[in-house]
Amino acid sequence: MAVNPDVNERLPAQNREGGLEQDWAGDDQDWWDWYVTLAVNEQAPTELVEGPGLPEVEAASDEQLVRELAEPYDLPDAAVASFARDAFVRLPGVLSPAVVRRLAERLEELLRAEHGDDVAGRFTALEQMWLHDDLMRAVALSPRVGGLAASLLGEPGVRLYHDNALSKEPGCGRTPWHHDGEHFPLQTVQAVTAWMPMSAIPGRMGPLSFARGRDVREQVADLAFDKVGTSYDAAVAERFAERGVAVESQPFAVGDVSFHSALCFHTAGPNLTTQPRRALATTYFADGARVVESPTLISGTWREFLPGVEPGGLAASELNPVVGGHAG
Ligand SMILES: O=C(O)CCC(=O)C(=O)O
Ligand SMILES: [Fe+2]
Repeated sequence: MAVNPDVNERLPAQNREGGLEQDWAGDDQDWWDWYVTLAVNEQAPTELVEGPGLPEVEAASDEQLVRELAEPYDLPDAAVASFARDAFVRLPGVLSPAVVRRLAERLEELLRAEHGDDVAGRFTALEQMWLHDDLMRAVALSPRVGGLAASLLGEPGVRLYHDNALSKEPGCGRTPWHHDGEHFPLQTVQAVTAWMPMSAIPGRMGPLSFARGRDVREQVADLAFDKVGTSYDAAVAERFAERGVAVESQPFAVGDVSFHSALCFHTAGPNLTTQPRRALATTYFADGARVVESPTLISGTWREFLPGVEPGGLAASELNPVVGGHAG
């Protein structure tokens, strides 16, 4: 497994002094390079096992992809109830294997163009792909995905916060425990991320794992965030173990999509396979939400996602279109 670089070197110089209440001084990739250094990785270096490749089907055409992403998903009441109780839900068959294949192929091109080939052991990211790529726009503005976000939150309308591609390269370690409520600078907990794997994700590839329950946050509210070390990640893990908080960590099949609320504590294991663990992660929030008065370091490059919106302002820039009405 790759050795984590020195955490302090990963913090932009402007962010080394002071507390959390300051703007992030780097770009989104700098943010991820820093953020994964905050995870405990105790495991001794392990041999990488063969990872799953792309789904073995013919890729969907662009037209098929756009059509599928426009169709509503038949959301069972039980899934809405479990999201309300657990703060996350996994849904099978949100994307067909052919659509996953088409998206995975495009994502490969986009990642390679941005980050090149020399990425072993890193967590490479892209964001705001929807602004310049038609297929990624079909995902971010998808009535199917946005409609699911609105229905799960029980909101009449949701707005796009941002899209993301998250590529945990072979040998990259864990994602630290966190909840996204501290990442999104929004005065609402009515926000949800659709995490859409671009292949099957077996256990050794680092599937997203979720602490069950919308009140879990209260169990760890007293723990201090650590911007230069792994103590917060370690303390959260220890607290969950002590208090018997259930953690669901299951492989993803092709087409499975999870939705996790801003309240959901989640982590992901290391990628101990030879293939990158890739997902598209798109976040939506309740229409009408405002930006918090004091965004923090952990909010990363939020100004890029809400251009022109100042702290306290309505989170409704031209980059936050309403996506998907309430299908409910
Ligand atoms: O992909 C990961 O490992 C982390 C993703 C995450 O934290 C999120 O999408 O909220
Ligand atoms: Fe997250």
